[in-house]
Amino acid sequence: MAIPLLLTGPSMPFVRHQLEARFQVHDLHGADDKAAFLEKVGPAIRAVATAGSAGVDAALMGRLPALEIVAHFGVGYDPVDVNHAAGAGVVVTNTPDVLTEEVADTAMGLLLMAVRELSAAERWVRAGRWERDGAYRLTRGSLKGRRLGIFGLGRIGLAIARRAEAFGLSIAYHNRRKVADAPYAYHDTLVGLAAAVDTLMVVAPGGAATRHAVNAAVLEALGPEGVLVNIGRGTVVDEAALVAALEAGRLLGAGLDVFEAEPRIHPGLMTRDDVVLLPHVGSASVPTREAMGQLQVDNLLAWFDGRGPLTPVPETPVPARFTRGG
Ligand code: NAP
Ligand code: 8YV
Repeated sequence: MAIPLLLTGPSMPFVRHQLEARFQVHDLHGADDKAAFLEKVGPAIRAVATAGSAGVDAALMGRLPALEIVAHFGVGYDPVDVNHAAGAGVVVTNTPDVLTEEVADTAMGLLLMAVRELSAAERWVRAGRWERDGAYRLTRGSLKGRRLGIFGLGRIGLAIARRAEAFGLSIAYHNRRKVADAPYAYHDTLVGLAAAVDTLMVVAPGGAATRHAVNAAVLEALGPEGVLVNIGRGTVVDEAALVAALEAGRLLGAGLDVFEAEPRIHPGLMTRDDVVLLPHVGSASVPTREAMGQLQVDNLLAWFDGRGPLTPVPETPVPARFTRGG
């Protein structure tokens, strides 16, 4: 008997095929009347697989009394209410590690684009202005000699730090806890980190704890030669404060892959040449997205094969029989 599974959005075809081989897949996103749909299929659902930007909140979990596991597509699991899942005995998995290097590469690209205004320079060429008006202006910013501060020295933050070392940047960071063995300067406050550097790379998770952590005071501390790169989550940066700082010349520029209300972009960012805007493409290559999808499927298969979750998030309980010595 196939296990009833709820899919929250359109997934990659190869993920869907694997799910259909083992599960009875119910498409939440395809239902016109979601309440009626959940009324009908909700009681039997034992697994949720997320896809797209849709998450799993407490209200949805409340409609799924037989739920055992939420397999999230993505390493950042802020769209899933993990505290509610923990209270309900539901395991949540995510897709760490398989995207780390891809996202770190994107972060370095975004940093270079922002410091050297590469998007604006390309627009100059495409608009025919090189031929008509001459060379693009010299950029005030240079990567040379920059002091990089990493907000979130975890898996991706460390991969960015390794790359930044090769670029000759000095590196410091802020986390809640100091990372053992990391050879970089630790700052126990974000504003302290911002004051010590001129380039701030945000790679911290979203959620209530980090909401608007990069605020006016942090941007002020970063200073007028400061460049902000956000590859973590849009909610971490107070976008209104960012626009105000850019407009007042209190910041040199920014490179953003993630936004507070994506795909809607703050209008104050849209027209600025000192800002690079990417549509949340940090992990968006075919090989990396396939590796993420496979890990999502493998978590579900492992769970229902009785092998336990492969990559559970720390907040949700893993039954003792799956833990060391359990
Ligand atoms: P990770 O290994 O868990 O690293 C997260 C780091 O952030 C940890 O070092 C953690 O250290 C720090 N942190 C967490 N909460 C904090 C807080 N409240 N204050 C200060 N530091 C905090 O995760 P990862 O695999 O590197 O991924 C990081 C994030 O990148 C994801 O959560 C996701 O939002 C984002 N991401 C974006 C893309 C994209 O396409 N743009 C792709 C993948 C991931 P402490 O626990 O010591 O504080
Ligand atoms: C994905 C991400 O774009 O893994 C994450 O946290 O932000 C990205 O890799 C996203 O999860 C897919 O919707």
